[in-house]
Amino acid sequence: MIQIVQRYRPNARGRDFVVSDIHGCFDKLREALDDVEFIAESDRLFSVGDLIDRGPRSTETLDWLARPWFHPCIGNHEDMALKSRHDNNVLSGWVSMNGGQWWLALDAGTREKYLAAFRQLPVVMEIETRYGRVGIVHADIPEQLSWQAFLDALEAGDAAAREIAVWSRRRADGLVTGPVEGIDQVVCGHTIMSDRRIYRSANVWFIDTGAFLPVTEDGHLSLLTLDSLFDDSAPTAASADDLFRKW
Ligand SMILES: [Mn+2]
Repeated sequence: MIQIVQRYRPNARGRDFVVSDIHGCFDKLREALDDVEFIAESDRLFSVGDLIDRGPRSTETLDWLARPWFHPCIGNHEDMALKSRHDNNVLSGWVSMNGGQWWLALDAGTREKYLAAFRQLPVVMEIETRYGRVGIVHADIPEQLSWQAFLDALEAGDAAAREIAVWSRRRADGLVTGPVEGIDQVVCGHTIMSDRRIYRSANVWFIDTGAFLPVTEDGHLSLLTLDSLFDDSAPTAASADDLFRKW
């Protein structure tokens, strides 16, 4: 049974991290986890999705998905992979414009393993922490919905709500402001911030800092603890990324 909304109890044993859009940059992720001395037995790593495409090592994704401490939600790139199976227009657009070339080198059996793994990814995760509840979703939250109404819509199979969750940039682009009611903090990826800084809009954090972009464009991976979202010294968009490590 596929869980559209995946809920996690507090981590009583270790730390909880969330990582920005990886896009095949698993070398950077390994370096980041080494630097924070990640403990696989007790820590958890959540991801905002977009594990594949654009970067150098998309073919490591299946190995990462098998790790019991790694918890991603679906990104629009994994969504493209799923939709490409029955839609050649999606397939050609994905491969030609969105970094999906690596897919063509896979044999049919490996592709099926990827699609089976991507089908298991939740659209939304909700994690309890000692300071409050954190929601994670790839792209956006419909502007008129509370957190609970959003989750209810997704679980009822509302395709429009799912499309916004995985694809929309309205909130990241500043077209929607104000908090998402009914959740303490929300973390999104998907939209690379123009100045490569983590951006906070009310209680919604946008953490895609362009891991696959060259250093000349200041592309980097960001890794945050969920606890840091509740740090009172963090709240301004101007200073937030200074608190978090970059790779
Ligand atoms: Mn994306």
